[in-house]
Amino acid sequence: MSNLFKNRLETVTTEYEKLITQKNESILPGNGIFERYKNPVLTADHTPVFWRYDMNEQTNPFFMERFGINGTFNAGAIKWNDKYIMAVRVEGNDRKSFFAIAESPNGIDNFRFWDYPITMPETDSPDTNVYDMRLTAHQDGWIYGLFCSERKDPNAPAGDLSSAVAAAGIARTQDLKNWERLPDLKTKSQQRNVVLHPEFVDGKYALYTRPQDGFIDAGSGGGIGWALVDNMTNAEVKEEKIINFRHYHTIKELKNGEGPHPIKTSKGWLHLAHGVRACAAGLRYVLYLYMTDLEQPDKLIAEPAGHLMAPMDEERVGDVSNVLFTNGWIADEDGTVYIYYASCDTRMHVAVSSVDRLVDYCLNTAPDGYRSATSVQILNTIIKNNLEL
Ligand code: M1P
Repeated sequence: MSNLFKNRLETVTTEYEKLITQKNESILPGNGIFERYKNPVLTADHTPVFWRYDMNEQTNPFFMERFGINGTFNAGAIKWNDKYIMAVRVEGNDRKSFFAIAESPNGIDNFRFWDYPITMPETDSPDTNVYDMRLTAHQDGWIYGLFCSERKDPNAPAGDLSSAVAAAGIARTQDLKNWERLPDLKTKSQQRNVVLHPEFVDGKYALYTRPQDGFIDAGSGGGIGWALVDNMTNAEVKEEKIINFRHYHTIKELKNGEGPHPIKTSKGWLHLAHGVRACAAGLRYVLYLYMTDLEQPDKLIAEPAGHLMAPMDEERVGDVSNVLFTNGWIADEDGTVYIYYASCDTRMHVAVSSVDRLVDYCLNTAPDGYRSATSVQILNTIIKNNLEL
């Protein structure tokens, strides 16, 4: 073995193990609602050395990367066999995304990818790109993965190499390794951020949708939608209604989208979503919470004003700046909630809270009054109450 090959192999492998086994620490005191953690939980460098390098000296004498990874982000999440699991959107240097499972023993560090990525079967109309999987362990016994399937717009004029069409891809599994691909969701409009509710509602499968006029613009799609479908093996949205609306001059003026499936609590369904607004720096993606009725998951019962989390510090830097996005969280048996969120379409982070804290935040934080004057009224009440204590 040449010195060059040996040294590079040793250094790269040692650095990788150091990174994977690094202990994570919460950043205190935080805001009381959740705690952020110091280190990202997954980056491109967390992908196995044997994915990125050909480790055979005969065919890779310089020990150079043969398959570059650009980012690891927008992961679905589930607690499974006592492990904290993420179904990660891994993006290669070639801009194609695919899914891979990473697992951790504690949910906050030591995430390690399984040896192979998911080999997702294709439909008769092959996807160009797949991303942003939401995992739902459904009452019917299957684990479903719903994700965006993107294809070139067949009606794009000649020379237009950007126009695309987004649809909801659907697959299911029992072991997170072998996946059965089902037909894409049939809907009137393009769709991204489609999420399966974990329980049957009126004997049907319930979906959170995000109708959109085009690939990027939500346009006349008013917000996060709700639809009941008869089955998942040939799922078709016949009727869709908006349950969480976009509003002028809010954090979700331009777009919003359901994150992971909601968590069932004694006070209602707890939802995590992303909201998007436009500004001179481009689109700004933040995370927010809302709650719906326990018996009627399509009925809004609470929504604090503004964002729960917005990009800060290094979270602001990456491929697509000013973006926080989430499609995975885990509510543990003891009520701890692990919020897995991505920054700038580049890396994954974790923030930790609890069901009680997030429900308290939803039910006791003032809703948006939609005007500066209403915000001042709310603030004056808080100040007055405090000063009179
Ligand atoms: O680049 C930010 C995000 O843009 C899209 O989000 P939305 O569906 O709201 O338009 C998605 O492509 C998402 O993957 C990405 O993180």
